[in-house]
Amino acid sequence: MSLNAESTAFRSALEVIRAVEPRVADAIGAELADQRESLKLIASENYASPATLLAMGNWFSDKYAEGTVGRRFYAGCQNVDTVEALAAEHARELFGAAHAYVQPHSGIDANLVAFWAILADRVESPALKKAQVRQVNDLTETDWFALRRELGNQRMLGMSLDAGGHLTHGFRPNISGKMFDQRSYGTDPATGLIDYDRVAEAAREFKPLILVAGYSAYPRKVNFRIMREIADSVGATFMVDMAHFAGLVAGKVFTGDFDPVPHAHIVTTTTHKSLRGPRGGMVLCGPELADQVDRGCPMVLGGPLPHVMGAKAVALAEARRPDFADYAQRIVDNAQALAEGLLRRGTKLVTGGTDNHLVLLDVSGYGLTGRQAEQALLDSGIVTNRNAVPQDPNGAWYTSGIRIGTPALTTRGLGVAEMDATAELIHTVLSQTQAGSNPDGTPSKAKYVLDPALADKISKQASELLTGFPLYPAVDLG
Ligand code: DSN
Repeated sequence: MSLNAESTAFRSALEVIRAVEPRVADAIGAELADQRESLKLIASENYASPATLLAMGNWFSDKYAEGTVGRRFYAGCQNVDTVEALAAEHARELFGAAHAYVQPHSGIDANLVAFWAILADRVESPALKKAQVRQVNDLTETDWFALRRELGNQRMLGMSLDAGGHLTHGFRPNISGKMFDQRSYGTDPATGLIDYDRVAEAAREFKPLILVAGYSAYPRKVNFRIMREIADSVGATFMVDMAHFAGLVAGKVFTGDFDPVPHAHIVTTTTHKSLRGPRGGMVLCGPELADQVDRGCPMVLGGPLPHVMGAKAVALAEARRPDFADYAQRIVDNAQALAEGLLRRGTKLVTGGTDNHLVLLDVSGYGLTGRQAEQALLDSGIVTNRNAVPQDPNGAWYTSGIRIGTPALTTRGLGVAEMDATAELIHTVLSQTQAGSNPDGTPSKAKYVLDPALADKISKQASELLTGFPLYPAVDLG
């Protein structure tokens, strides 16, 4: 029997790798097997297409291409230019953006590019102007001192971490928290929703240079028109980090006030979450910031990854097809079905539901911390991650929440009926898990007690749920 193209391609690649370091080939095969067997509910993960994956394994990886199309620091970039230009064109068309910069290696990198572009555009500083026109060598010690002081005093207003914001929006574990004088807006304690009047009040008081919207654990839509009005009212640059929901924007589930692209001055994203591309980042903006954004490498980025830019072009071409809109809608339908299934079983959800791809469970009602719940679910073949809930009494390490998302399972083809079955599995595990104690008898925030027989039974049920929805059905590694 002749093999299909995908199976031939992956089998051949593994054979070539195995001849040099068989353990790497084995690990690659094991990763596919593990992914095939687990119920992946991590809201920020997905499964890229075989074409996207294959576009990354080639000699584009060998090429240096600092700079950007038409302004390279290296010779011989004609083919890199082709894929970078293609990825940017697909991104512009898909999102209706004037400019797209497709080099960032990750979401953090995309945000750094955006921050630099905004600082360079907005901060009045003779030293900065010199730096921008590439006279860095002409900067005196006094210039550098002035530059550090001017840049370090700039203000950023972003969503607080425990309300679902991201640590690159000015929080201490990330360089953005050192670069900016940061203040955050939270959510209404009663509803869990963004209170736009409070955001406006915080903006009026704090007068930020940058107002950031975007989240990694907020299960609702954000009204970007209102956020832009707030930014305009205080002269702030409005930046949206759409990493989590880029697929819902691409698939036209989020339109009008909920589409960030027409409202923000600058939009950043990753390409591997709901957008279902390769691991990487991207920046979209209007013409006024385009030149600064294009200086991302070498200003804040290492050399571009041409093989990943090629894969971005492939994935963005896929996202422009009509079936991607159907996929994006099914992500949200599935998240809502999962939320309803959990609510029916008595689980407490932050904001009481979802209108995007993620659901945030408050597991304190089960008497567990997020860490205990995460591990108990993992023992049972259900992959999630713990996450703080607003005003979390257990902090960001142990947490009281579990974040789940549907982009990956939706790619496999699971639908609303399977979401109800998934809710049943999650509820069974959480309701049958007890918090454990330390050796001295004090309550532990990490230890838990779950009958291994029950964990096994749920793992089997999770695999059975997946059997009708094979992952990479065309890929047979033999
Ligand atoms: N790590 C991503 C997430 O899981 O949301 C964001 O950086």
